[in-house]
Amino acid sequence: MARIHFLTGNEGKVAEAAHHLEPLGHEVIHLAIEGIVEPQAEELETVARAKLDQAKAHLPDANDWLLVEDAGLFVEALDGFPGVYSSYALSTLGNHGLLRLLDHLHSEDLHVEAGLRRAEFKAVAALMTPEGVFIGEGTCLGRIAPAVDGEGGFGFDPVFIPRDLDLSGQPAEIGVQGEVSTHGRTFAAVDVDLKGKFSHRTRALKDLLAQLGTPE
Ligand code: ITT
Repeated sequence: MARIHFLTGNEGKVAEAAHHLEPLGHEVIHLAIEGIVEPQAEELETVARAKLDQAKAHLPDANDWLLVEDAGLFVEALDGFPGVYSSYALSTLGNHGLLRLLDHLHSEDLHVEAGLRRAEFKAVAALMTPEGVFIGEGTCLGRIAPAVDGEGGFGFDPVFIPRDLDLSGQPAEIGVQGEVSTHGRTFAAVDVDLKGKFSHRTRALKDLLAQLGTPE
């Protein structure tokens, strides 16, 4: 059981991490630091490690844990864009711009077959504990919605519909109704508990906790 300082400028991320970690007995504290620089890198892990390096001087107690995380939305028909450029794409294109881009591809008859709207969220979480640095990864398969849907969540949540999951929490076959489903709604239209069953963020945190040998 640890005090976990989560360095992020995104309160939605803190709420999701707390929702998963606090029932396991951990305390999640939002660490907001001005002036953290996110390098423009090809890999989420590079960005996460760079943030961890900058933040470690701000850890109030050496026995506490420090968590950072970097995530992105990877759209298949756009060859993985926006990916590591997700923050920039959200603040420039926005959700409506992303939908327009995909609709344009559709009208140009490019990538028309099944792959057109397939997408995934990926997250890399980096955790510093007194035992060392651990890296956890999580992926959430899904597709881009036909239109913006829902008022909750943050970022690209209003345009992302996760793939249903089977009983073991694995993605169901496309077109097959899974045991866990948002029934075609986006992450912005479901509560944090249901998003957490699918989310790249929860999966990255579970990956970390498994490496530490603590309950996931
Ligand atoms: P940090 O301070 O932790 O970096 P951030 O919001 O900039 O917060 P990222 O760089 O990890 O987070 O995320 C890149 C973009 O992807 C950003 O615009 C997020 O809003 C978006 N994003 C990340 N995770 C998401 C999720 O679970 N749902 C929707 N959008 C997400």
